[in-house]
Amino acid sequence: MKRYFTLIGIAFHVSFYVHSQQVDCTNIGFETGGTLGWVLTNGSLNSSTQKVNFINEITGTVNNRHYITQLSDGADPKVTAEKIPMVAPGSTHSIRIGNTVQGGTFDRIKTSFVVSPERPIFQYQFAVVLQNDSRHEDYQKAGFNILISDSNGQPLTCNAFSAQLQKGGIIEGFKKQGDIEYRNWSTGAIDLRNYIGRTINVEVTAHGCTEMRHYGYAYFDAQCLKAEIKPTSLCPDAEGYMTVKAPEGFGNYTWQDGQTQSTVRIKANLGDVYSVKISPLDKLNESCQFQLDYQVKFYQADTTINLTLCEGESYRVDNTVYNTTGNYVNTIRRANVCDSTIRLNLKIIPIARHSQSFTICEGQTIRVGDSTYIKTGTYLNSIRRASGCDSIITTTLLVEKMQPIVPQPQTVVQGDSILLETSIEPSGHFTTQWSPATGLSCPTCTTTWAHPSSSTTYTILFKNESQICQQTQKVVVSVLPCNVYIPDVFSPNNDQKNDVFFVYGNTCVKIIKEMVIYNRWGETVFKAENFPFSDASYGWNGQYLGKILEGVYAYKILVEFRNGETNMYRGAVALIP
Ligand SMILES: [Ca+2]
Repeated sequence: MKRYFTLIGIAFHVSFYVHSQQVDCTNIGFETGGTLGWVLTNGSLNSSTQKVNFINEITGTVNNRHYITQLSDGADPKVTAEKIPMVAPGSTHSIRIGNTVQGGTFDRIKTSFVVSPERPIFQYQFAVVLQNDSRHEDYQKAGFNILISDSNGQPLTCNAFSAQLQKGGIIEGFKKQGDIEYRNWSTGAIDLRNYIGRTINVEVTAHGCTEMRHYGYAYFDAQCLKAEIKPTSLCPDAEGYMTVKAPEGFGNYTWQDGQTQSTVRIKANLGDVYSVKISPLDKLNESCQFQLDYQVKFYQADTTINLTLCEGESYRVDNTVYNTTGNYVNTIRRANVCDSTIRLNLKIIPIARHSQSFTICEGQTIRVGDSTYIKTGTYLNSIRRASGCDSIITTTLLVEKMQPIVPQPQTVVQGDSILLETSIEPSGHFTTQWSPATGLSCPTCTTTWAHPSSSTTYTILFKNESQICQQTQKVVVSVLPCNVYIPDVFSPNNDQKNDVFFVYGNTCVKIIKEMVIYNRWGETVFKAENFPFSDASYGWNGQYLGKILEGVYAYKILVEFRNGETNMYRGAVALIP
């Protein structure tokens, strides 16, 4: 052995320590990602004595036959009928031991540790993949075993698990996929409470067939557990029950009341002892069971809760509701098992209340938080403050109305005045300002006379009493030029239509100074002076010397305008009886 050690040890050696030992189980499950605390060995096989002989064992590892697995490795690639994770459930690293390619070799890991009173349960997990064949004898086939012994090399009770392929049938607890027999992750454990302070040895071996072709390998993990049943809470619930948990991952649990889960609900009577019998693996005999006890103890808890709430919120301790600032002490007693004192330091942040008033003119809006208001009313808004508590804003909104009514576009004859009337609804106190003010009788009245010399657009600014409502409107006044109209035909036949020849004029005309009409012989047939215009009673009815004669008559008409100017119109009118 020493010979090989010298020869090839340098290339493949991982550890030179034959007696490697775990320090308080720290890396017994490879959780550091390495093999610290374990000795790795390998060797070859023969079956010369009609059993598997492990020969030429050397320290070290070859060809990845001791492989630390990690979660990202996924599942075993050979077994596809179900997933065998390469890391044990609940762990982050495990080890794969053995040759995944061929037989003729074995691989082994060994460690020892001192049983601590804190963690006296040695729990191990393993999954096995073995390749079978139809020709080999049983003692030539692949296998796997775990051995646990004391410091003198004496096997412990329930010390072992071993699996050896055989001809015909499959290993109990294994499944078959083609020529593979495999066992998914299984949990074993050994109760070492009788060995506290003593050294325990663990040895795990995986091997292929003793010939060359058939591989055998296994995944392995381990941990040292507390031998305890843990309550999930220290006080019973309101019904007087509590939930307790035994270590998880074992084959069977049998509680004294018949429950079979690892976690059970029990009645909490002070001093009562609850026991569970735990079987590490389904197939191990009853002597491998171990028992854990839990005694219901008195527990005194003292909890301080510092809490800040908003006004309107509350906090409940047991059956009491608190909603005002203060320091409260509440003691809960449960089934004589638990005395829980809860000190509640409660601060209530009052709601901030804020009021505001606005007056707007109809058509405007007010925004408060996410709300928009357009009508008179009182509104409440809750707005979240930085403290996390609301503030409540009361908004009183008054909406004033002002609807001016102004005249349509107006016309006025040059020299005339026109009355411009506006009104405002609803009625009330308003101011009115016209501009330009020139030619207006009252530029600040709702109604004014206008005497524009030319066409004018008046801008009117309306304001209500509060001046919240302000609005401008426009009125257009077009100034028409001065005009006289003299017909060129009339028909004095007494049909009440166009019976009289007279002068029409608009309001810029003051008077007709003179109208003279002549017949074709130059005789004056009609003459009048200083009479009103646009008035048929001052016109010519077509008669001359008691007769009405058809014909064309010349006229001259002198018109005086309001601005004092005069104009002479000459022309002819046809008389058609
Ligand atoms: Ca592990």
